[in-house]
Amino acid sequence: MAVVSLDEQEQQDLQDHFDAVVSRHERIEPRDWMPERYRATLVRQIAQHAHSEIIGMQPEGNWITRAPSLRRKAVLLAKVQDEAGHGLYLYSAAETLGVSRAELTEKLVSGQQKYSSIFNYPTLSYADVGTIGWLVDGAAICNQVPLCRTSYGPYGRAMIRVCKEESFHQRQGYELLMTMMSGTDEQRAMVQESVDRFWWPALMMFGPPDDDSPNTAQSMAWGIKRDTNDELRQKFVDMSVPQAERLGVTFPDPELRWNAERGHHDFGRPDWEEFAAVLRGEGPCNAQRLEHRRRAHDDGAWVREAALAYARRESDALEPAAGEGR
Ligand code: BYC
Repeated sequence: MAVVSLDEQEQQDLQDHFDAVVSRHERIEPRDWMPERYRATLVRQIAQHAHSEIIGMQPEGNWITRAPSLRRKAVLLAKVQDEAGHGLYLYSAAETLGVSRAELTEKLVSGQQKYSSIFNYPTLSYADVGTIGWLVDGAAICNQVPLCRTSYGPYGRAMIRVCKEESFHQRQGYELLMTMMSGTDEQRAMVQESVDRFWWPALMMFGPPDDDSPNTAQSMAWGIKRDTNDELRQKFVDMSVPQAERLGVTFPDPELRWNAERGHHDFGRPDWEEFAAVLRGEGPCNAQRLEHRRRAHDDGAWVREAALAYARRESDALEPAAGEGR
């Protein structure tokens, strides 16, 4: 491809057009000019998001063989399968920015790219399937609904479909917990214990506090993010408290209370040292999650090779033989 160098005026015109599209809250599309840092930021965020969907299949997948009934097994299978689909929509969105899924997968398995901190925590009881649906998918919805209006077209459109499926995920989790809460004392205790373990890690999913978030200001200016990490965290807390009351569980935060003046709940400080450790790879399941993903990738090598060989054979069959016109 010929490389065309732009003069300063042309460069400025492109930048002005990009800024105008972003400020009108319209979409940037793959063939539009975009600043290199905008592209790199999107690749980072979309890749991390895609990896989270794929790694996120593991904690719940752990319970598929032990689901307590055929109905629960069918629901859980469908949910985990949806997460694979979400990963694929997102890798496709990233591909429109010039990076291949193979490249991104390589960066995941070699530890160069991140995935959400939440999936480095174990699922110790069946109630965790319900809690992940309610709180983890609930936090994901809070974060992802505004991303439907993100400035990059393919990412926003992927989010619309993902959010519809996440709503089903959240409801199945809440319904599962409701059923357990109307069961025995042991089942109720199992739900409370699970909520106690997942509450703080769910709050950390929104990322570091705004003061410590190096990317938020620029991502907001570009319209990639529509709300800050702290705004979304607050929204999630406000949304979850009445749901917990209805369910009959409490959150493990003595500072959690309604603040009439602010019109929001006050809440305690998540353990940001623990968050940093999980991001450094020192969470309870980091090594296990990556090892499992690497093994699955290696085990699938023959499928990728077979699919590529088939695609090559099909395209060779379409090539006209030498000397033969089409
Ligand atoms: N975990 O400047 P910041 C799901 C990183 S899956 C790990 O605030 P940003 C589901 C951040 O990447 C849904 N890393 O960053 C699936 C940055 O890294 P660099 C997952 C985190 O990007 C299966 C650094 O910390 N959702 O629902 O402006 C089953 C500084 O942070 C985390 C998404 O991926 C974290 N929690 O904002 C069930 C949503 N937080 O610069 C459910 C899309 C921050 O060092 N992503 N980091 O490389 C986003 O909205 C944004 O990327 C974030 C962070 C709000 C997460």
